[in-house]
Amino acid sequence: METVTLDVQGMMCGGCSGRVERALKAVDGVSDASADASTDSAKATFDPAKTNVAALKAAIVEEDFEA
Ligand SMILES: [Cu+2]
Repeated sequence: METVTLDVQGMMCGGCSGRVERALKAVDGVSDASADASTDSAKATFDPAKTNVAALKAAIVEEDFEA
């Protein structure tokens, strides 16, 4: 497992960070994720054999945030 911290722009409240968390957790291979609007960051733990940082960022962008 690898853990990465991503810069995420556009999260304004707990609802936003919840959306980012859910989007990350929905990616196949992600075992845990958290996001924090106050620090504009998200953290994800993932299996590098199943996914990668680019896919995690794409999942965030899909929710209309910038990563
Ligand atoms: Cu919000």
